[in-house]
Amino acid sequence: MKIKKYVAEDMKEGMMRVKKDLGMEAVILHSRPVRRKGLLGFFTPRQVEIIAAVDPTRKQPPVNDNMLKKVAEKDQEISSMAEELKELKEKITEISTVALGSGQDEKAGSGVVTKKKSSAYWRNYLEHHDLDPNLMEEIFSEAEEEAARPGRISHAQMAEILKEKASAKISSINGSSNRTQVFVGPTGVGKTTTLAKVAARYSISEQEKVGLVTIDHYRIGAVDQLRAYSEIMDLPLEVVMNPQDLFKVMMRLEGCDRILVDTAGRATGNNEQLEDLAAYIDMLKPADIYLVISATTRRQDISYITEKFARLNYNRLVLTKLDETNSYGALLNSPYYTKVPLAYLTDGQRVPEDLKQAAEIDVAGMLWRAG
Ligand SMILES: Nc1nc2c(ncn2[C@@H]2O[C@H](COP(=O)(O)OP(=O)(O)OP(=O)(O)O)[C@@H](O)[C@H]2O)c(=O)[nH]1
Ligand SMILES: [Mg+2]
Repeated sequence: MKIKKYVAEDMKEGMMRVKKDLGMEAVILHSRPVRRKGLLGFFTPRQVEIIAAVDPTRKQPPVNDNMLKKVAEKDQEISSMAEELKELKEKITEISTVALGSGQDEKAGSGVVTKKKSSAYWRNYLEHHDLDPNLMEEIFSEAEEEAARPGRISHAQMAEILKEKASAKISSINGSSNRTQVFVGPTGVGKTTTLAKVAARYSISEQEKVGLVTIDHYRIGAVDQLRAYSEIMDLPLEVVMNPQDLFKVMMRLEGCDRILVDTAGRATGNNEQLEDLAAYIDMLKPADIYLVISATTRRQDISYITEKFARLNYNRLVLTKLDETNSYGALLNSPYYTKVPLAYLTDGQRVPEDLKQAAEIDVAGMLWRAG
């Protein structure tokens, strides 16, 4: 057996050379793409290396150029069919992975899931959701590790990674919650509305005795807003004017299983206001402190807010107004910045309907469907 190696620009050219050199009976033992030698090889297209063999004892018909051309075309056809078959196999594997997996991926049903996309596509996709760049790098390094081909990540793989990231960040509320729960955050994000929704959940769904407290006497109408909810739900409401009053107020609500405390929205950059609020919160401990942020907040502002409000030692997050955006990076960014779990999400103004426990929500699915 005579065996020879060829390096050609492409398969077609390589086949021509093999047949011309070894004759029509030559067989291809192996072929693979290779880089050119030297530094230039990284910047120029790959070549193809072919190992061919022929039995020199066999009599071969004479070779002419026309025959060579036909053979090369046939070989080209066969190799592109092989490539197509390989892609088809990958698609079938992906479809069955998704079908056996979550089963809730809408894009799986539409068939889009079968396509592999470049890293650039996914970067664009996650940037649309305003995902933190470091978090994005974490996601990418995991995706690249799992990708069958470098730089090509399937929808199924990306969905799985987002799902893992989301569940690692969100489902970590363990154990029972505190009797006293305080809602803090920037102005107008939905603290009072969320508190009313949570109050309804405790008092109606869980049949607990709920008491309401507001230490927001700064904004005109703030007390009336909470009073309206307290009257509808028939819950006691106490208004606190200074930290010293808190002790007496808590005594009056002694019979309650749950005490929910509303606070005035604080301008994030105003340290004096935050210190003022901290004086109340220190007296309310032990308590769960919910930092309420609107999902429409830009990534940089979420980072700023979570840092400034850290003074209040919040241990839960609430994301509101999910109905007002279609970029959901805040869902992953906020727990990522704070290492604090997401407790609730709200997606509308209706009390009590538009409140979801974060653990009940398919966060990865939300990022997914909106992309
Ligand atoms: N679309 C939408 N609107 C909401 C949601 N949550 C609250 N809102 C609205 O946002 C506005 C402000 O809500 P509030 O609950 O008063 O906000 P706040 O944080 O208590 O405001 P301040 O006490 O002034 O700081 C109201 O019009 C609410 O109806 C939500 O999930 N989606
Ligand atoms: Mg309010």
